[in-house]
Amino acid sequence: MKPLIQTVTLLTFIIFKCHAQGNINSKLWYKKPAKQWEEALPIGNGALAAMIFGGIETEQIQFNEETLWTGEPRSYAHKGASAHLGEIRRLLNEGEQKEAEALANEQFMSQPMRQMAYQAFGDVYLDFPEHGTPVAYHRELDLETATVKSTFEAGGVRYTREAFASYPAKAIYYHITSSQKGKLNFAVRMDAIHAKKEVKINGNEIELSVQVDKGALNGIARVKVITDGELKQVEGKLTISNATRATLVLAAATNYLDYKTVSGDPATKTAGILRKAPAFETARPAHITDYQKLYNRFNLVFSNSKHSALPTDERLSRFKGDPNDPALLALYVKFARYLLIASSRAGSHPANLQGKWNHKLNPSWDSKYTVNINTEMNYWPAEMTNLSECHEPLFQMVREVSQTGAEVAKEHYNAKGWVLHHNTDVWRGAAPINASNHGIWVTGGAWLSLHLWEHYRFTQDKAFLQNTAYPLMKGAAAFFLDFLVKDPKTGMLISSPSNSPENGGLVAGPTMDHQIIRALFKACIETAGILKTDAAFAEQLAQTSKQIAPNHVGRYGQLQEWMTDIDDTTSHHRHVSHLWGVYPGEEITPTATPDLLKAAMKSLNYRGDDGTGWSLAWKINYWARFLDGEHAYTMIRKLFNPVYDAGQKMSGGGSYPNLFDAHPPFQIDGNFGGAAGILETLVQSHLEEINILPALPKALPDGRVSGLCARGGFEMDMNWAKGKLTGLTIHSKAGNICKLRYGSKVVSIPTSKGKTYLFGPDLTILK
Ligand code: FUC
Repeated sequence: MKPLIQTVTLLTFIIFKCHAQGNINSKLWYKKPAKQWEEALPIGNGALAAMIFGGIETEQIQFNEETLWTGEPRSYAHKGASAHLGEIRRLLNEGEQKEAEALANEQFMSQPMRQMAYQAFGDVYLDFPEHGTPVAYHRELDLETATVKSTFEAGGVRYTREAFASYPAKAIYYHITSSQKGKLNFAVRMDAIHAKKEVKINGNEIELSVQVDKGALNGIARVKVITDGELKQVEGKLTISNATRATLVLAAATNYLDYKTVSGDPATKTAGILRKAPAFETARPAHITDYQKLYNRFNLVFSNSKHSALPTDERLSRFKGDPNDPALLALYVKFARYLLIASSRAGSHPANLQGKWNHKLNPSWDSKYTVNINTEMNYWPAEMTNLSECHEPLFQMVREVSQTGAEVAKEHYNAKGWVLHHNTDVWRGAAPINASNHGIWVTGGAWLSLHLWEHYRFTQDKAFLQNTAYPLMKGAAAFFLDFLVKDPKTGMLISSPSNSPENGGLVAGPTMDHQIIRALFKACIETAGILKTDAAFAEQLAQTSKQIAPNHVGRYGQLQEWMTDIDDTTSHHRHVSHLWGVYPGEEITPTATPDLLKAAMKSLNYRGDDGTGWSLAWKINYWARFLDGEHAYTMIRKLFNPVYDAGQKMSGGGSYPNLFDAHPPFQIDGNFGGAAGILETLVQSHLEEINILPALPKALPDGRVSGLCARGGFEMDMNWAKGKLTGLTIHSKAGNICKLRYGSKVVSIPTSKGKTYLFGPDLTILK
């Protein structure tokens, strides 16, 4: 029990409600239906996702089920590739990069070379012939209830439509009412963009079956209609007449069971879900209770401005000229939490490049899992914003790629442990894909393993560390003990062949790899200490770590991206991977390594402030870690402001009207990375202390946050006004010593597990 936290949260909530004109700051809302996909509003229950357009005459529910992908179970490992490893390394050592890449393209890459694509599933259309031009149209996504609603009046009748994706019911609900009896007349139909599809009607159900074009997967989606009106089958549709209310329940499944098995029975599964689906009146409160268990743990309030009461699209466009709408940033953070809950629930797959929302058969980058930044970024806010459970799907994927990655480690590197290169898909491919100049990047598995370590650091869950995290981390580390190789020029151990993500081609010894490997080794050493196990292995990691090539400062004062000082300071490449040690890594810090930090800042300044959505989001986090709140805010502004080229096409990062992040096109990583970055300006906890308001931008002078988690097993509520801390509550989940820093003031207090501590603005303990 945490009565104090609850009281503070309640007070916060009340003040917030009064301050914010209803709960407008927990809503994305619009005065018109969505014209394009990026204006529609997302719902999801982890496995199912849908975009709701709110159309008046034709409503579209474009939906996905997370396991519908092209391809089939297979190993992507290239048998015998390891025979060429020595030669590729030799060529790189001798400066023959093109030759090394050519040989690797021939002999070392994934089979097949490309991974598979996430697929749109289908659409439910609702045709309303009588609505004409209605008045008082309103459309919203309410983050507090995870429901999408549209309302309007036509012919003196008020129509209300509400949609949600229920995790407990495993189904999407869409409920329509008319304010006058019997005024609801519409038709329901289903369709898909797949070439192989079939629609059948049976009683009050429509069934859509699809078969992917290239692959083993097929899916079935069913919509059941429950209404008080008259229901008829008419030419491939269900018509509903003279109704006052109608509920559509949508279930979808495929024959995918796991990455090795495709013998599932989607017909039986979807029939079972619909049979058990509760009525709307029961399903709605059950959905809200389930959702709020996660959502209500956290809140963030920044002050309102004159723009806060505007519809979200207008608010977004005003932000460009007048970036004084702090509450919009709070909405963005809460929206990111909503998106994580909607796309990553226990038992589901992790959020992919588009979360789970995709309306294409050939989405950009196949809407896969790109792990040289994008997938990790999706989970940056998970622990901090009190959504630890939503991290679990990522851990399950790590378990699976550790299995496929063990085969790749053996076949490609003759190494123990496991390795994942820069991408994976639903078949858990782990081999280097696409082309050797960027596909051979060996630290994807290492980086993902650190997410398990982070989960432990936040939750202090030792059973998780012992049973889940450590075996996977250890396997990832074991790979590098075999893989690291002596650089003939420096005598240091380096990562070769590899790549500095998507910049500079195939190389020996990219800086980022060394930072990640050192961080993984450090995490394993600490874990072995905590679990009192594997002392010899830990010692081997410690000895090896010392021999890994260190960070270097180059001739322009920059942090070198590679072993040699060849950085191009005019390059504005979107990846700035060699700053990984600043964020999410922590080996480059203002106090421990000020010179390296200065060099990292130089590198980031050379790269410039522009970028794709996720690149901007990463830069917010970098500037927060540099403790420069103003520069962080410059980056936040860019993440909100779409950039258009002369042809009015979006050309740089920014946000779409539905606040989806634009790479462009839509890529969800920026939503998550942006939220993490905004919070990183408020609290940082990576250096064995909780640093309060370390990089608060001037534009966020007043605010409060509750339910924010910090490493060491702490949960905090915090208020500030005019840029100064006004109150702080820390709840200790594990009984660790709590070290707090606020400006130059540092206090350290022992805590008891389960106790809550109240601090004054100068960090004096009040209770
Ligand atoms: C990486 C990035 C691209 C894009 C893709 C999905 O390859 O370099 O910008 O985000 O992932």
